[in-house]
Amino acid sequence: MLIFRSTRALGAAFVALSLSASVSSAFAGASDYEFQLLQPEAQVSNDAVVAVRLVDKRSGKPVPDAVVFASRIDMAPAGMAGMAAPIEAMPSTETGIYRFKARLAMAGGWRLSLAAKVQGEMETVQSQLTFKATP
Ligand SMILES: [Cu+2]
Repeated sequence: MLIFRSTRALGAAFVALSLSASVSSAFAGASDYEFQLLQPEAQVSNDAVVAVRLVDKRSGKPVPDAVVFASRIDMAPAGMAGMAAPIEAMPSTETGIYRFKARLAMAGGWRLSLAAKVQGEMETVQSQLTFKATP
């Protein structure tokens, strides 16, 4: 199974990591968590399913029972940041895996913006993942 991570998300995570490191390294923070796409591509569809895994980077383990919001999905990677699509959360079928149904009407690059509240974690985990929709 391929896992695609956006360089943008890694960059943001790195910035967040440097910021939190200067404050305190004793407490867990949002930068200890990472979203990973299960598939680097999705099919163009009115009800495409996009699945992500939320991982605790310290243990490498999936994080269950987080409240994950897909704040936006749009075609920014294809130069169409204004082209957003409807997206809704679906029930999780596996520990640490969060799934969304989206209307991916066009082939090309898509960007998924996520926010998560993790049990026992004060900070909101935020991430942007990019993937490709194929016809
Ligand atoms: Cu488009």
